Formats: sequence, structure tokens, C-alpha cells
Amino acid sequence: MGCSKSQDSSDEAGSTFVGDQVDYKIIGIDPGAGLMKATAKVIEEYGLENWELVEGSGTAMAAALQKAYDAKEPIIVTGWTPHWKFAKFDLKYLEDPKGIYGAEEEINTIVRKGLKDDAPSAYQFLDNFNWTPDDMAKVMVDIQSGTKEADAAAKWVSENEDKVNQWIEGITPVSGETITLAYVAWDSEIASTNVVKYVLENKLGYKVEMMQVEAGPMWAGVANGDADAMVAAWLPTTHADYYEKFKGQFEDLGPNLKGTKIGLVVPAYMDINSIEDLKKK
Ligand code: PBE
Repeated sequence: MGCSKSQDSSDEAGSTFVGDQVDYKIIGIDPGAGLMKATAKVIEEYGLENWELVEGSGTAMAAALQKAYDAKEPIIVTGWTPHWKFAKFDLKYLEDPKGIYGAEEEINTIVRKGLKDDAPSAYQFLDNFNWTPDDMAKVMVDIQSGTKEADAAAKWVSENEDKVNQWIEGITPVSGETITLAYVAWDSEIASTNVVKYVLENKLGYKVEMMQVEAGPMWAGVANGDADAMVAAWLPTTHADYYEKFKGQFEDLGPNLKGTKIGLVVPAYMDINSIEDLKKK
């Protein structure tokens, strides 16, 4: 389907326009993701009205990418860093000359109001928690290669005791109080949330419940107190609308990771380089 060549879509060099190669489809993820809203804006601002942003999930996107890559077929996906796909495949971001996807971002830790008084040890650790894109990628790659989420988190902690000890230094453990962590099933957030859960349970004595929801309910959950915390706030751009919507109803503990990126991602074997290339000249 996606690769069918038609004469009138070929240029003088004989190569088929990328839109015809991929049926004018961009493989998206869950509709609540900031990446999806940014991509809708990209479609508008770059004049790509004839393109469709296909809704799905992070898992479905990765499966479609894997399938296309194995067959050396063209595909365009909504992508982000850190993500294991960059370790597994040779990929590139399409340039975004209009800067719609924003610059490098940070991931912040957001907690409910009152957590500081109700669970000071958890609060202090959450405030200290910070790691690097490489750290996160290690956990992601491990999970992707078949290790159970909790085991990958445990393994990372055991291999990074120095870093973990800095997060928990001087914090008094508790005995079995419950902490609820909200997260979305994005591979990056599965990795971070599992590491935070592991430390809260195994180093600080908490019992952690993981509340897997969509992006909107994740923010709403921390704002209304159903969740105690989340480590998945991509800022300042990706989750800007959620941040505005719930402003004043949460406490922002600042970045836990710096240097993320979002955009359109394609296999390196495709001969396009910019979002501008998606517009037929
Ligand atoms: N992501 C991963 C999310 C934040 C984490 C880039 C898919 C989003 O677009 O909201």
C-alpha cells in the first residue's frame, strides 16, 4: 500500500514523493500527549492539510516503526528522546525550521499540595530525584529487551548506588505508608516511575501504588489529590497547556531530567531531512 508508485507522483529524478510513499500518514501516539497537540500544530503551520495524524499509543507507534524498519519501508512517527528506539534503530529527527516542537526540554516532578506535611520523607526524596537521559535510556532499553519493569528498575538502582544514595541521604524511612504515583504508559515514564517506586519502597519503606492514566487525568490526579506525585511533566512546551490549566493546584519540584526532545522521526534510510519536505513543491 504505502509504497505503491504512481507516475504522476514521481519527480524528474524518478523518486516518489514521500507523501505517496507513506499514504500521507504520520503515526502518532495517545491523543492526550503533548507531542500529538504539537504535531497537529505542525500540520497546520507547515500547510500539511492533506496529511493525517494517526492516533494510537506509544506501544503501537513503536511496533509500526519496528515493522517498517525491518522491511526497510518508509515511515514517519511522532517520536521523543529519551527513547529506546534510538538505540535499536538508526533514526533521525526531521528538522523543524519553524520551531513548533520547541527547544530542549526538562521533565519536572510535580506533587500534590500538602505532600510535604503528610509524607515528608517521600517529598524530600522526590525533591532530590534527578538523573540523566542516559540513565533513563538504560532502564528503557532493558525493559524493551524483555526485562520486567520492576526488575529493570531494581537493576539500575543496584548499578547506581552512589546516585541513589545522594537522593535519599539523611531521609528517615517510614513503615508502610502508601504513596500513589500517577503516570502515562509512555516508555520513558514507565522507566522513571518504576525507579522512583523502587526507591520509595526498598530504601524508604513506603508502599507504592502506580496509577496508570492518560496525560490529562495524570495532571488532574495530582491537582485534585488522587495521586501524590508524578515524575512526567515535560516542560516548558510539551505539557504547557496542562501546566496552565492546573496552575496553583500542585507543587512543582523542578526538573528531574534535562535534555529531552520531541518531533517527527524517520529511519535514517529515508531521503528527507526536514518537515518542509512533507509539503509537495
Ligand atoms: N511524550 C513522552 C509525552 C511526554 C513524555 C513525549 C510522548 C508527551 O508528548 O506528552
